[in-house]
Amino acid sequence: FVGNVEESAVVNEHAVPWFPRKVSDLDTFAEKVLEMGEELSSDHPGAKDPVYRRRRYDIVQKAKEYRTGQPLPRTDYTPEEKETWRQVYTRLREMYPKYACREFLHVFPLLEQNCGYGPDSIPQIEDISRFLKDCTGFTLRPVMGLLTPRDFLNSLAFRVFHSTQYIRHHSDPYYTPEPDCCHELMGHVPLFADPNFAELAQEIGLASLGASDEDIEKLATIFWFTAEFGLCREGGDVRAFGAGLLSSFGELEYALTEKPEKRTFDPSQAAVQKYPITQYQPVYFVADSFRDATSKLREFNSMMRRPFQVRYNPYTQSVEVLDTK
Ligand code: HBI
Ligand code: FE
Repeated sequence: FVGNVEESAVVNEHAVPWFPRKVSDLDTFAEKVLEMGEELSSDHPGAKDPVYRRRRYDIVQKAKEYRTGQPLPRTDYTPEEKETWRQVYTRLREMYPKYACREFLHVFPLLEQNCGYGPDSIPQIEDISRFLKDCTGFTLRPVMGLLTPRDFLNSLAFRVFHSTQYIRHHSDPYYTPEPDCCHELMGHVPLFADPNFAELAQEIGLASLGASDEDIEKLATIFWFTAEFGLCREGGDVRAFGAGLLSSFGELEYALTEKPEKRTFDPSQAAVQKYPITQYQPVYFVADSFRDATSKLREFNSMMRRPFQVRYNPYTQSVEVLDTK
């Protein structure tokens, strides 16, 4: 039966971390950013540029004020920002046919036709969110900066992806120390339009609801080796599906050479694999398909200790908690 959460919470009050139950609960994440929200760290390429900082401030204020149900904020990008986008877009776009997975290549032209993707303009998250909703039910939300891994993963349970709207500093178009709109819109967005990838992402999200800190770390690492740096097999070929790869032309090329080690995706191994965050990955995991990765992940998740099960109800956009005691 659908257990009364508040009752079982009495027993597990200290054991089960809070988690969002309905999509509007995600509003509580608006101001909880880890870093780079309103402030930039000193080694950020834009840290000493007051014009850039002011611009960032204006963009993230709209993310801070956004609440569930409102139209997503639109940004009028400046010529300088569009030029940065153009450089990144052009360089990545020409690499995709050779390196990106089949599903990504299927969706990308649809984003160009329907959502304003192209070298000359930065697409708006409102337009993208509407398109994704039609494809898989995924929607976007604006975010000020990095969320905690728990909050970020929890939102995937609702098929919600948090997207930054600002762009990297123009002094270095091919480098960013944090997610920016190039990473989100070119790297992540296309696959949220794919039903099988959407299911994989939501599966990670559902497993993260109320999970222990140790399990969150494992799930964040699985996210890293799939949604960020995942490779997949296509016939005799290996292709990229991770957003960290599809938004970095240098690592995209490197990942598909013989240099790094490639292992078959296994969630129990991926969950505990160490990884560098500021260099190219020495190890990648190769999935047979999104469906295969999802079924392996379900099996892995069933072994995690959590005193309840969850089920997403798409009619009410809420999470039902199933007591297993
Ligand atoms: N926050 N805004 C934002 N965007 C991300 O891509 C993101 C995040 N927080 C954590 C995170 N990604 C992942 O790397 C994992 O820790 C889940
Ligand atoms: Fe990312």
